[in-house]
Amino acid sequence: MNNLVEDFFGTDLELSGDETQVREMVRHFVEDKVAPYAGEWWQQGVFPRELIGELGALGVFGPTLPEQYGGSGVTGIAYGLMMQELERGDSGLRSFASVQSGLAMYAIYRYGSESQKRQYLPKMARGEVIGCFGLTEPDAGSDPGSMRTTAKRAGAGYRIRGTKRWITNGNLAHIAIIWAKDDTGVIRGFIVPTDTPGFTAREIHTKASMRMSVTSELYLDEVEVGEDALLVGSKGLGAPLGCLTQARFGIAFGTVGAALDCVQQAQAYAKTRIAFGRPIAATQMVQERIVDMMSEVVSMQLKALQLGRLYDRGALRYPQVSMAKRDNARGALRVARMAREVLGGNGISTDYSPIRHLANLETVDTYEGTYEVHTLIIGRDILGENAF
Ligand code: TGC
Ligand code: FAD
Repeated sequence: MNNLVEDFFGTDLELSGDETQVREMVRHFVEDKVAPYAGEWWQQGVFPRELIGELGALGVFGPTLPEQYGGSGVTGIAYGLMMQELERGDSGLRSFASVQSGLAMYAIYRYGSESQKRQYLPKMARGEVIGCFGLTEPDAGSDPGSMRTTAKRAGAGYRIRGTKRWITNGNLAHIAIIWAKDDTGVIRGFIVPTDTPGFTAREIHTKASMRMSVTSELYLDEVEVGEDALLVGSKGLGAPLGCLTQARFGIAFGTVGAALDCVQQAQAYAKTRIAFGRPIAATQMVQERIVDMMSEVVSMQLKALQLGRLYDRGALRYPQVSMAKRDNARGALRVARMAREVLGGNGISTDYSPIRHLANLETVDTYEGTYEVHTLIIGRDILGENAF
């Protein structure tokens, strides 16, 4: 691997030995078990379920959580670097981990009771129990506060009714974190086992992006759950949004991995592809493209690193996460497009990774808050005016 491409600005010097070690461990796993097969899995639209246990053993699920809940208490930067290496393989792989860790496990850790944490988190850390996170609905995406799903009091528990759409891991999950409005209209979170009567998941097969990831529509038809399904600490829209902050943090790092893979592919290709009697790397315009890609990657790396430092100091504000998610998703898209151009005709084939990253990053740019939504979150923070 070319270290100049990997670390042009020397950000490795800022990492601890543990952080570097964690990154290398996940990188080697992805190089061996994911990268050689990712194009084929993506074409076929299959997620490699057989890797879930190994991913659990690597410690990528809930790594920042305390050991008693199956985590390894690593730093936020280490968590981010894990996401970077997973997304170097494929955004769908990072998505799987983001949803398991930042959305489903975090929701239970942050808002659940002690017995819910003990029941679910260690098994989820090992990948024995898979979770999904149902916030978005067919008619409520950017504006989740307008959701229609309800959880009405029924005896000693609740009866949940509604539809959730675009739910990552929906058809893989054993439990779904479902966000619904209670009798007073307040948004609450529920842990719903996916084998509960009335719960159905239908996989969405028409995606031209994130093809390696399982995405589903969830139907909850009078699903009855007990009081013990309620995430007691979740009250209001701030609860699911708090989970999104964790996953958006992972995306800020993950996109760096996808971009790095694109630069490396473009660099290797440019040095061996001959046109007009010399490698295309020796032409001024290809050099300009590679330099533009590298410059974009460095900006992304620096933003992610500083985000990680703020996280580890407990000083992170969510508009900062919005800026890093927004800018790094767009930055990675620009890099993937340039890489695909350097590869010429081969650039549109999934024999090479850039077109797959490019297609995946269209989703990354949209989910966890679109570019426009994050622009308005940052604008509101800076200007003190709500423009939604
Ligand atoms: P708003 O008034 O802004 O917020 C309501 C309450 O929530 C607080 N809050 C947050 N808290 C923590 N983290 C955040 N990121 C937060 N954002 C807001 C806020 O302070 C307020 O608290 P309080 O105490 O004053 O009530 O509510 P709004 O209705 O105006 O919301 C607007 C908006 C746009 C910020 C929000 O709804 C939003 O972020 N929309 C985008 C929705 C989204 O990102 N959905 C993602 C679904 S999950 C997904 O895509 C998974 S993809 C799989 C993968 O990650 O790989
Ligand atoms: P809309 O909200 O309908 O937005 C459409 C367009 O209008 C966008 O360009 C948007 O930016 C723009 N827009 C909306 N409001 C404004 C405004 N006020 N000002 C300016 N522009 C505006 N959700 C989950 O809950 N869990 C998951 O696991 C999950 N996984 C996903 C996986 C995939 C593959 C995809 C594609 C989506 C996933 N999502 C998930 C849903 C995702 O978070 C939403 O798609 C996203 O938040 C956007 O919502 P929407 O699709 O309804 O778009």
